[in-house]
Amino acid sequence: MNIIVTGGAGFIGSNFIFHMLEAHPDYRIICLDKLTYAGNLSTLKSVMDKLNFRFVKLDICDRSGVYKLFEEEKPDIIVNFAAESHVDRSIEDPSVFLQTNIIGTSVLMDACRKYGITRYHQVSTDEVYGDLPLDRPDLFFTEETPIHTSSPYSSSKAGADLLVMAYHRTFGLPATISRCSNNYGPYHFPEKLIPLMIANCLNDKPLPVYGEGLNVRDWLYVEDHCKAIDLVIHKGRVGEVYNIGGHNEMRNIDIVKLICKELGKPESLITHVKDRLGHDMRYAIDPTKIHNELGWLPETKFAEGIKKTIKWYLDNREWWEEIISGEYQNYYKKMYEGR
Ligand code: NAD
Ligand code: TDX
Repeated sequence: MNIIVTGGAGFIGSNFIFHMLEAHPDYRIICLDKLTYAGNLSTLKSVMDKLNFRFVKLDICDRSGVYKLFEEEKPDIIVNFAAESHVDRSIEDPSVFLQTNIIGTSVLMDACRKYGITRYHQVSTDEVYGDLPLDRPDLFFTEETPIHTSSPYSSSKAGADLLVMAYHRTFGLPATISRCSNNYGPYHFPEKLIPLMIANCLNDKPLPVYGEGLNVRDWLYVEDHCKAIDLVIHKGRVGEVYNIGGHNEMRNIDIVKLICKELGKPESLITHVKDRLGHDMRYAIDPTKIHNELGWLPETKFAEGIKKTIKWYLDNREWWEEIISGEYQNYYKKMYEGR
């Protein structure tokens, strides 16, 4: 089996590659990644020399490059993680989100139609469902919840999802979509809540909580997400959407306090800053369908996962220190200085 994993130098894609090489040592995995600011080749160094692994630096919007790769590799399955993934950046400049997340997805699917594949899998997000009110803890996103987006990021992901369903219906593309809640774990880029707070804590820097920090996210350990996608590409029904989530809702402020406690840092580092525009209040996934159909359940409890994650950031300081010493400094100043 030949599998092209796009965006495999990023957070979830790299964890998925590690999972697949371990779980399916007879598969060939080809990682296609543009290496944007969020892609990091050093993340993949432990698998770079494997005979059944190949890395190709390529933009998913580059049609001729993508077609050439399909001709060379004759992939059976495509798993598309490649995306611009940070909500705050999409508020600063939506254009690259539309280009990569929508146009890039269409290029990949055109290649699938031209060369033939057994499965195209789109890695999507719970953010396409919009948000839920804090005072209705009984409400969850199911696969039937209407798409109702808030940010340019979630709109671009929703646009891609609609295109995937259209390619399935119109052209018979054997496609599946998974919509996952917030992931956390190793190799998470330090612009996102959990790794940013860990890195700032370790550097005794202020911890910038947007607004009051009462927004709720449903956190899932990244390995559990990877296992779910492995199940969907092998056993999921084509044309279907599968929600993936951990039933693990936490308020941002409680996560930040927990990180302070784990690292022995004072809560006085917490600084409330100007809220994100259009900030979604609560995400909560109902994962009943993937549980009933494919037997998937999250295995890592948050209390254990967050300890493992913090340990990883302590043990791998060079990975994130290198990131935050470069271009990230300009990003951080622009986003947080005087906020
Ligand atoms: P990430 O930002 O860490 O990684 C994205 C990767 O895609 C990077 O390696 C980057 O170089 C690559 N990339 C970006 N544009 C590209 C292009 N035009 N061509 C080729 N490669 C390109 O993102 P992530 O957090 O790992 O998210 C992966 C996917 O999962 C995304 O589609 C995201 O929408 C989705 N998702 C993420 C989460 C989460 O909590 N992080 C939750 C649900 C869904
Ligand atoms: O400095 C911060 N302070 C803060 O309070 C940052 C970076 C975030 N936050 C808040 C905003 C959110 O309520 O923390 C929450 C989580 O923020 P992010 O880590 O940016 O994640 P989120 O916006 O929830 O989106 C994530 O989950 C869904 C991923 O980045 C998306 O790619 C995925 O689709």
